[in-house]
Amino acid sequence: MNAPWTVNGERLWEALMAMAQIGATPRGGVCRLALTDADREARDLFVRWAREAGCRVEVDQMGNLFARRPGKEDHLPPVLTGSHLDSQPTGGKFDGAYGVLAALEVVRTLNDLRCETRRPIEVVVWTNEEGSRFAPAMIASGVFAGEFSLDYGLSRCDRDGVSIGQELDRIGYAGPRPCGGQPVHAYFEAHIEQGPILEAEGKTIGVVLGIQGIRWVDCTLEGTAAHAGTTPLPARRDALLGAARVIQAASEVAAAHAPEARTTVGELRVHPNSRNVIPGRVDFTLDLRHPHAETLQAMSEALRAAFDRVCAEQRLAGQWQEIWYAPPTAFDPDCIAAVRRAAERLGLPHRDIISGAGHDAKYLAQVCPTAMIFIPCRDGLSHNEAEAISPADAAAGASVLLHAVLEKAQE
Ligand code: HGY
Ligand code: MN
Ligand code: MN
Repeated sequence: MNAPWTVNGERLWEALMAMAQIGATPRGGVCRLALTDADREARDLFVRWAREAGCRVEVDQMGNLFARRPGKEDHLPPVLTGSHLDSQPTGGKFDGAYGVLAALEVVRTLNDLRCETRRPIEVVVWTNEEGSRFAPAMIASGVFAGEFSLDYGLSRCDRDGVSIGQELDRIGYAGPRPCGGQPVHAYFEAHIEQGPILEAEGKTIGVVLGIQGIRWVDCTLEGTAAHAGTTPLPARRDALLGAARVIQAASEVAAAHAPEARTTVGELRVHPNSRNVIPGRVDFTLDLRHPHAETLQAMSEALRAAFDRVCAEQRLAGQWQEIWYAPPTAFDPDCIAAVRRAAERLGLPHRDIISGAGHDAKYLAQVCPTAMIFIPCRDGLSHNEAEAISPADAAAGASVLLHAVLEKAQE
């Protein structure tokens, strides 16, 4: 029997290293916040490569990119595959970029093999997956799936009050194509695991069954800014002390629902942030996650109760605003099976896994059969400049993507 098709691993690695030069940080990572000049530069490079690979590129109203490789029956709903190019402020080279460039490598390989698929294939770059500059995360795939309105998506603002719509205009990626509403036959996303499981078990491929639930909350605590030296303890209304107690409570809520529960306070801003002023106001973010919706709800309620208790005890005014809820997502059994068949055909050690991280595939799963492919990342580290993968795993994951996409594109 002929050896199964595989991608050109060297070409894929070259593309990953070239893309990693855009927004490169001194410590080996990337900073490509959504819709910044670095994101535009990355998009421009992708568009050039996609056109060189014979694709027609379209841009939709949320700036999502679609690089289309025609099929024999080009009127049929396409198979989509891709990920994101925006990163965290101190992100790694591979979060998102791997899925985009593995998908491009699939197209390049099909070109090399002169393989014409029945259905068209579209490589997709989703705008603002990270949700770091503009919250919530996965906003553009969410608009594509009808989870959010276009107006809501375009009106999301960063901390400086600049909107997604303004930035899309500024970088020249406010496209004419309607965002969503087009039929999709299937969607596959290749991504690094961003956790320790595959590496610890010596598995090359994660067959992703779904994504855990996520809740994001914006919190504000208001007390009284006052003199650090003259204000007696009973008179202090210290917003930062209150935030510290809420942060401790968040850690205890996660421990109470171990081992799956996750709670994170990633952003914290102190006002007036002066060493000899009792903080009068603190703004901070809560990120809560769990694979089961009811447990995630219980975690949120427990933490809200702690928040209210701290406000009462510390005589603080509190604002608790839930800004995003993404329920746990189950992927399509047939697409999952296609990924598993591809891994077995390629003789790659694999295991089923639930994604701890959110991905655009979460929203694609609401509009078409969807699944994901994971590869290991070193020490399970991600959202860190030291994020690393091996060229061999990168190629293996892209070859699994090739076979899964091909299976669906021939249906
Ligand atoms: O937050 C997440 O899980 C993803 O990396 N945006
Ligand atoms: Mn990602
Ligand atoms: Mn990420």
